[in-house]
Amino acid sequence: MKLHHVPFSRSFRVLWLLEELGLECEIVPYSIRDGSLRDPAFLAISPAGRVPALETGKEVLCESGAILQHLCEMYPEAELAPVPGDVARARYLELMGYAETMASLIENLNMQHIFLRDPRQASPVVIKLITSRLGAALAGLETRLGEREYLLDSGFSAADVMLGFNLFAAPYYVKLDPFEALVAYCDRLAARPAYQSARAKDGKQDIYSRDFYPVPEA
Ligand SMILES: N[C@@H](CCC(=O)N[C@@H](CS)C(=O)NCC(=O)O)C(=O)O
Repeated sequence: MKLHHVPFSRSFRVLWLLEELGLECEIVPYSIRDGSLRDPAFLAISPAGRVPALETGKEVLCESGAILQHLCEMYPEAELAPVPGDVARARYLELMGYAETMASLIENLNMQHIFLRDPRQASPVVIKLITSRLGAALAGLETRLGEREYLLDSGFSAADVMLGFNLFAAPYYVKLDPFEALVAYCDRLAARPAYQSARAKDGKQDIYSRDFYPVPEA
C-alpha cells in the first residue's frame, strides 16, 4: 500500500490505523504549503487535492473515515470497528462523523490563523465563533468519554483514531486543561505503541509555528 501523506494532517489517522493493524505501507510525503497538492499528478490520485489518499493495490481511496472503515472491514480479526448488528455500531458511526465535524472546525481555524496569504483578511468574529464551536465539540466529547477508557464501551476502535487525531491539533486553538477526561484520554492514546510508531513515521509538521493561537481582539 502507498499512503499520500502530509505530516500532522488527517492522513495521520490512516498511518496510525495501519500501525494498529500491523500493516506496512510506503509513505509519499507532501507539504500543505508548497503547491504539491495541486500538482496534476497528485490531482489524478486525489481529485480534490486532499490527503489522505491510499493506494491499496486494487484502487485509490480518499476520505480518512472511509479508508479507516474499509481497513477495519478488510481486517475484521483486529476488531477495531463494531460490525453491522453489533449494539455499539450506531454510536461508533456517530463518533466517526463527529470526528469530521470537529476536524472541519480545526481546518477553518487553520485557514483563518495560518493559511490566508494576507493575514489582514482573517475575521476575529469568525475566529471567535469557530473557536467557541470547537470548544463545544470538545465539551461534547468530554461528556461522551466520561469514565470510559476509550470512546466505545467495547474498547479501543477506529473512532478513537479519528477523534484522537483531532485532540492533538485542537489544543492549538482551545486549551484542553478544563477537559480532564480528554487530557487523560490523550495520554492513554499517546502511550499506545502503534500511536508512537505512527508518530515516528509521520514526518515534521510545518503547519503550526506557535504552541497556541488565541482569538484576536475584534
Ligand atoms: N474529509 C476529508 C478531508 C481531507 C482534508 O481536507 N485533508 C486536508 C489535510 S488535514 C488537506 O488535504 N488539505 C489540503 C488542502 O485543502 O489544500 C478526510 O477526512 O480525509
